[in-house]
Amino acid sequence: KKRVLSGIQPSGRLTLGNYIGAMKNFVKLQDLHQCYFMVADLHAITVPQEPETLRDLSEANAALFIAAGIDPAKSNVFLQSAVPQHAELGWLLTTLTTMGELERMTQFKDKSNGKESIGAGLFVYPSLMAADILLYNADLVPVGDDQKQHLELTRDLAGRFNSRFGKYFTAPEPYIPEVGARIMSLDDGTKKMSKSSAVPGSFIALLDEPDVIRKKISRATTDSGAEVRYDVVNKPEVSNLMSIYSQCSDMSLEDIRVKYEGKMYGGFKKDLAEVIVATLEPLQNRYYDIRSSGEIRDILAQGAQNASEIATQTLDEVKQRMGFLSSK
Ligand code: AQP
Repeated sequence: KKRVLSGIQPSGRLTLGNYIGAMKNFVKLQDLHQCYFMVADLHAITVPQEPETLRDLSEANAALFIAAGIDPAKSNVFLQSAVPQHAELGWLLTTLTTMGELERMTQFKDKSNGKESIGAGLFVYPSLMAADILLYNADLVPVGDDQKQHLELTRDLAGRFNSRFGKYFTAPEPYIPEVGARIMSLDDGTKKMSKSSAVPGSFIALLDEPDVIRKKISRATTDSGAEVRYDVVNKPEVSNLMSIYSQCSDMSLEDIRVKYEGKMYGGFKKDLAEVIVATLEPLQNRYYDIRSSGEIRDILAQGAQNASEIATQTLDEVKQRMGFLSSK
């Protein structure tokens, strides 16, 4: 069995991008491997969060993990902040990371672009992410395409630690879907769909009601052509809608092209909205059941306890190798 770790920040309500890019694979991997899925709340505060909103989103997003099919009997679901070793290993790895490496991160460039004041946490975020993964010596990290560069840094840090302090860390592999690795924003085919976006029409939230989904899809940007054809360079918006369609149904991109050959965008969008609604409705029903049962706190407590067992062992070993005097 391999070990799997991934996390999602509670920086907004989870979107279809998070689901297609990451969570669908969480569900798939849990039957084969030992899985750790965390609500990355320490990462979320790298941009300002309202305390009450953060608390609410942390619980809501954990419940959405379960509603999406993550089974707490198979996977460990926990809050990153509940396992303090994440922050501690994060610091240790920050000291092995160079400024140049962090300056090259495109997510940092995107998120800091145009801001007058940029939190230092946003800058060192990738070292903390490396700690999240290496703490469990994870083999596989199911993520969307935007996280590939951070994973590359994690592999470099694992190698750097190993060469300085003796081989200990496994270099993790990204596990990225073939279709839908980067779901784009509905109002701009060149921008990634993001849960923290201030424009609600740019994303589909997993908890959007059916009529909201229908409206957002009908307003989604397309192009002046009339062909439902996958061509990311020339038809980024239509290609994006086709990826969503494919990931929410059992149809390939080619099946979709054939089905809508000679037809207009209107019918394609109408069907797409229904395909999304049908995917999200059962998830939403489960979500409301989970929230009303109150079971999420117990699931998180158990997950944190299981995660702590491995996290403690790793951190002890790392500190010993790095030369810290044991206080035990
Ligand atoms: N648009 C996307 N398409 C495919 N996968 C995506 N992911 C995010 N957006 C898309 C994947 O979902 C996980 C969420 O990671 P995160 O919460 O650490 O942050 P992120 O990558 O920055 O995602 P968001 O939704 O855009 O959050 P904000 O708005 O807070 O920055 C990752 O596996 C990511 O690849």
